[in-house]
Amino acid sequence: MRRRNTMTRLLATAALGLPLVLAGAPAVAAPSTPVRQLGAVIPAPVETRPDARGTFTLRPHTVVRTSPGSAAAWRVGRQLAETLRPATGYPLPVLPVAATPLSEIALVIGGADARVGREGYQLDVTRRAVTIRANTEAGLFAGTQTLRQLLPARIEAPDRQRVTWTVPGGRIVDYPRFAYRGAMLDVARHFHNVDEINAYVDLLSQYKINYLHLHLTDDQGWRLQIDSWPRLTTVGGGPGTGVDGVGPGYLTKADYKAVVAYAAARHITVIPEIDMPGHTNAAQSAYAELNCDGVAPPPRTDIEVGYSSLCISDELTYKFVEDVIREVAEITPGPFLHIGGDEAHATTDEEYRTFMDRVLPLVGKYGKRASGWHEINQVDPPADVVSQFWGTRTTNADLAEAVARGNKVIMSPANKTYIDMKYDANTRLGLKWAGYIEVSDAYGWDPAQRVTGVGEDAILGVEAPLWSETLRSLDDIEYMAFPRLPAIAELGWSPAAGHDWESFRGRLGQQAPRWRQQGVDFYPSPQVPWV
Ligand code: IFG
Repeated sequence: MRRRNTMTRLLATAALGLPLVLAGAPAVAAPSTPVRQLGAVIPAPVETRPDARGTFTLRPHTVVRTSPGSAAAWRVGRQLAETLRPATGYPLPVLPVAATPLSEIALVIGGADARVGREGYQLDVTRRAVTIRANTEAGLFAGTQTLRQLLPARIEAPDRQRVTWTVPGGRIVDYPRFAYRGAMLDVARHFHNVDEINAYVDLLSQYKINYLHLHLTDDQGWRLQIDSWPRLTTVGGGPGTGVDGVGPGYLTKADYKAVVAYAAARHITVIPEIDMPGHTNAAQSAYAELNCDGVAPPPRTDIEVGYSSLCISDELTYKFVEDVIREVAEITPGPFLHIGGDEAHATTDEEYRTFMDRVLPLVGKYGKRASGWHEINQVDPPADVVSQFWGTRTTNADLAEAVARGNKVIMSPANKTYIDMKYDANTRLGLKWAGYIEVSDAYGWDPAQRVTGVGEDAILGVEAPLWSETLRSLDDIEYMAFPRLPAIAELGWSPAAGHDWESFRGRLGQQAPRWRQQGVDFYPSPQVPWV
């Protein structure tokens, strides 16, 4: 009977010429998923000009076209096709040809807006084609990461999805604010293996991170094979090492090279850190002769810091350091070698200066540029030495003086970027010495305004260190890194002028379906409107 009544009402309404609104039907059909905006990307692009008429739809016959003769475009094209095939089930052939009459995703070297420089790209979306233009392979790769985020979230599914694969129309011109956008993973306190590191690299590359700093050695573990000092890993990386003694393991040189190659294919450069002269108990427990008293201290599995120091007065120390730097430099294609230098509380200031004055030149001798934690500034290092600021305060005299002398800085203020800090008092994992860090804390600062005397020109970029005292798995890495790592990634890439928490938290909420598809065990912060 209800149907007839409805029909009667319809006819009566029509007779009155009133607009027909079916009772119970919403006035406007709510979109099944939020309409993806051209700018709904992290890191926020520099410039987006939406064009609703230009919506592109990926089709079964769509091709990936790359600049003929460009191996760079070809490599990025292959990677993109491999990324898009599982969820679409489309063949997506990669064709290095000048043009196709078909629906295409074109990857083109050259012809981009002049502002894109070496790492940026121009992305144009029309009904017939998506075109990414850049000057370099890294730029094209960055553009494909943006394209990934413009496709429906189920593009990240490992198996075929029944989805209309639309991309919102318009133009994006995009390029980074800082050249250095890093993430550090501590594999010394808890050893994380090649698969875990590479899984983290996969996620980092989606947010245009381009440096991976590996903290390879510390008091609780030595995690990189050194041929000339084998006990560093057989003992220092052996059974019972790591915090709570549950972190045995180390990277062989082959493992390290595999990580370097995997990261490089995603345009991430590895920076190895050999921490010295402090944080050296693992090495000194493996070699008694590295201790001033000739006695090897017991291995340490607690999380105390500042009690160890290499023997500054002993010549053997410098042979050890040179052997290690040489072997690490040989397997590191990237320009940087990080020598730590933090918390050398068991080393006098005079010894510290003696040590650094002898060791810093060794980094250059083996073709690398030295970086170190900001304590390194107390020895007035040469201007090419990069210091990584990890302080919690907004002033640091040594740092400001170093900047005045021309030293460059990587900004990692611990109360903003240390993603091993708890989110709040309820967070099972993590430490809290630098305070709790919710997503809004990780996002709500400007690297160029953080420390007096350290302005935009002095800053190479930002880095989010993840220390592993309390981590035991990839899930733990993901829980602490997401959603805070994307905040640091945006601070490193996007213009300061566009920095806006309301915009960011909205875009961050739309990342959740992507993380679920990828099995990322993220922290569902109450600060974010998760989709
Ligand atoms: N500080 C120590 C790290 C680590 C960290 C944990 C630096 C440079 C506290 N040094 O951060 O080894 O223990 O949050």
